[in-house]
Amino acid sequence: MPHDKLIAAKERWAREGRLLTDLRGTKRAGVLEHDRLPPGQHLVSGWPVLDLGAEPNVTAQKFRLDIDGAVENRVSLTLGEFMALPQFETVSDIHCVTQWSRYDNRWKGVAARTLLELIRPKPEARYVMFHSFDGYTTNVALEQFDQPDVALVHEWEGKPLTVAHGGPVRMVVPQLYFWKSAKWLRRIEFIISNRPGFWEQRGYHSNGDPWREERYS
Ligand SMILES: Nc1nc2c(c(=O)[nH]1)N[C@H]1C(S)=C(S)[C@@H](COP(=O)(O)O)O[C@H]1N2
Ligand SMILES: [Mo]
Repeated sequence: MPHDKLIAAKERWAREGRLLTDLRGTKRAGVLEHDRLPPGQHLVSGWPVLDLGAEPNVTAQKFRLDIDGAVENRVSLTLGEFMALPQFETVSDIHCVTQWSRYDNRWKGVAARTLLELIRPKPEARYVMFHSFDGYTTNVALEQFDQPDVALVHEWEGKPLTVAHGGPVRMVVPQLYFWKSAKWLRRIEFIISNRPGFWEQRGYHSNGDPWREERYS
């Protein structure tokens, strides 16, 4: 099955430290480019699709977003209830660990900070785990989730997010590699001690900051 091969290849890259850039050898394409393009990345204009290969068809009927774990106010939202939350627009860059970056993506959705006000994490909550309808998981530190540009989005460039890109609702965590931005979002679990998600169990970095080239653990 091709996706088993893809997963095996990506696990091998993590073991071999592939795609790591020698910072001293990085080609400098001018100050601006250097400031905006993280090390080892190249710019693309299209938007590649990357996932485990089983794209779930999450109808409005099937959609449910649970937010639970170490929170004061756990919620379970229908798509209508999610859409009724205060809306937020933001523009951000995508940096994928497979080395492509895409600038200026315009997103619409609910800001992570709006959600945090609603559910109020308990003081002991330190990480969140995203769970998706395809069984995918990925972990991020609460301070990474609690950033002004992090959002649960349902529109890209003024159009509903396509199924291939994670519709109806996906995460966007712009300051981390894109594998942290879970598609087909199903549940956000607030946790006290860190746990690895799907790629983090397969050699990928727990934090995943593209500016520090945190590709592999
Ligand atoms: N639910 C889910 N989310 C996921 C993935 C996945 O397989 N399932 N793949 C991740 C990876 S590795 C990347 S690079 C991005 C790709 O998002 P895109 O297909 O919209 O470019 O989604 C991330 N989120
Ligand atoms: Mo990825």
